[in-house]
Amino acid sequence: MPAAFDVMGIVNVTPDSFSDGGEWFDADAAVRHGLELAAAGATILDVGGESTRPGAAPVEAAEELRRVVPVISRLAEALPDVVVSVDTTKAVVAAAALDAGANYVNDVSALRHDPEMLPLVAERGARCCLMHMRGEPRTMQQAPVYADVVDEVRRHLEQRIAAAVDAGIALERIDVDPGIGFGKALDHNVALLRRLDEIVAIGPRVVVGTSRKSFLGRLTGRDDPRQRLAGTIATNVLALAAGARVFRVHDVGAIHDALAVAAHVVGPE
Ligand code: PMM
Repeated sequence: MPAAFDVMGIVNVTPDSFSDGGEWFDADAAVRHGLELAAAGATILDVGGESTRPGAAPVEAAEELRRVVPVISRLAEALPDVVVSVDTTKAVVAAAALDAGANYVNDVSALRHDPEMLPLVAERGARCCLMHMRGEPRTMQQAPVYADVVDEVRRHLEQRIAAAVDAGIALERIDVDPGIGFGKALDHNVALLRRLDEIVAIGPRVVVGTSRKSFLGRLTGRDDPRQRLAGTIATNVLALAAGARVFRVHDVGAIHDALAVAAHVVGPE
């Protein structure tokens, strides 16, 4: 029995994401892209309307709603077997996305940014991803310093799990994510991947998002994010071996196949 895993395909409905900004900004194009990712092996589709790349400016809720809600409702209707996720830190956006058929809230602030987020996810019984991030996207890459990045991420995620459970979110509906590239320098990202087993040991399912990120460019010399697929595959396969089970990626087909093979070697849970 191979290890079980989910590929979370990225559907960015934004004009400015770091590696595919603007490409799927039109709702029809975003829906088409989501359908292609599902056909290529994505079992979760993560729809986002606000770029979280370093230095990105915030987007108004009304604009974010306009971007994501039509895409989510069409994908949820067309793909009943796929989990549709909304990548947002705003409760009004998450609520509308859940109404439109999403059932997963991927919040890069770990449900901290908006005080309405914890009660909303609890009430709706949605699955959620709690991600570690230092500061906020606008400022997070300003010389991040950690005594021990893995310890700090682990402690933060444990605190956020406790807050989520206190708010009434069932533990089995919580995933955690070390937040690769969010307020981290190259060495921090490498340490988190090297010691990912310590994040897996917390208990919940671990999500990783390394896809096309700039630290892969630093390690390979590839400035163009589209040329970072091999680096993305390496990190995802290593993360699977360390116990991560959800992989947030742009290049679903290639990553799915790499993980399908690696899952046979990694073996059953
Ligand atoms: N990375 C980005 C956006 N959302 N969500 C989770 N859970 N984990 C991540 O690593 C993550 C995320 C930034 O990448 P993008 O601009 O390509 O979407």
